[in-house]
Amino acid sequence: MSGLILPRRQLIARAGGLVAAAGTLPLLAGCDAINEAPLTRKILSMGEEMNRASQRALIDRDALAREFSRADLSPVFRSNGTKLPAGDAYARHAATGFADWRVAVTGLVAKPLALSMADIRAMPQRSQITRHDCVEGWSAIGEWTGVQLSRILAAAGLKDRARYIVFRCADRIGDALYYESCDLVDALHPQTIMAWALNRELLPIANGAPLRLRIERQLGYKHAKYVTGIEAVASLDGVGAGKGGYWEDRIDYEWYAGI
Ligand SMILES: Nc1nc2c(c(=O)[nH]1)N[C@H]1C(S)=C(S)[C@@H](COP(=O)(O)O)O[C@H]1N2
Ligand SMILES: [Mo]
Repeated sequence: MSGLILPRRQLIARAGGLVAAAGTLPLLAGCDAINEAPLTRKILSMGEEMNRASQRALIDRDALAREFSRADLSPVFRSNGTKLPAGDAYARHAATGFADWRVAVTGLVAKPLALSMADIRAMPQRSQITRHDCVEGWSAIGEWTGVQLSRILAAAGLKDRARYIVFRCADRIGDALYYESCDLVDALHPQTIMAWALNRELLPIANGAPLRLRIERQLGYKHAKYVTGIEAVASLDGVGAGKGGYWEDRIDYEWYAGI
């Protein structure tokens, strides 16, 4: 059996075993031996690192995600997670067509920006028909229109120390506003866009109005909706609990959710 088709847990256990074979740590008995013991957790996280590194080596991260034709569009593009951000502020924005919505571009940039939707629509636009894959087991094909994130970052002028882009959202889930992040490979990828239209209509509220991220080489939870902020940082340490995303910090979703 090829290592590539092993379930992730087993792959990690194996990677842990390889580390152990190198002589520093006791061998794991097998994937059934995984538990919450600190040493096991340490081996797991080392395995996780190796898994991530090997994924990166295997995947050409600049490659384009497949684009489809209009005949392939899903009849309904469903929504997931937040479908309507709570609170008066968002309701007022929605009632006024998001005329006063601003996207703050901050952090390690030469020129911080506060972009209106009109500013964003005045930039060169890109449309792409892509498939969205949610970890919960559904997919949908939609046509997205918006501005490439690379153009926004170029307008703000990324500083040399910038390594990651953090996306801040308007919706609260439980204890925190939703947030996500990516590295510069994905941030500057041509299909990574800040989208304001779905299927040639203004983005529905359920799908993230007025602006959401499309990061086509990654799974659904990376595609931040209701974006209020784009922040360039040198490290993810100071973002949430440090794993780079709302779900990464709360459940075991991977930060690099490549597809
Ligand atoms: N702000 C915000 N972004 C979010 C979510 C969310 O709950 N809040 N859910 C994520 C998940 S899990 C998925 S699958 C997609 C769903 O996008 P859709 O509602 O347009 O289908 O948005 C992602 N981005
Ligand atoms: Mo999802």
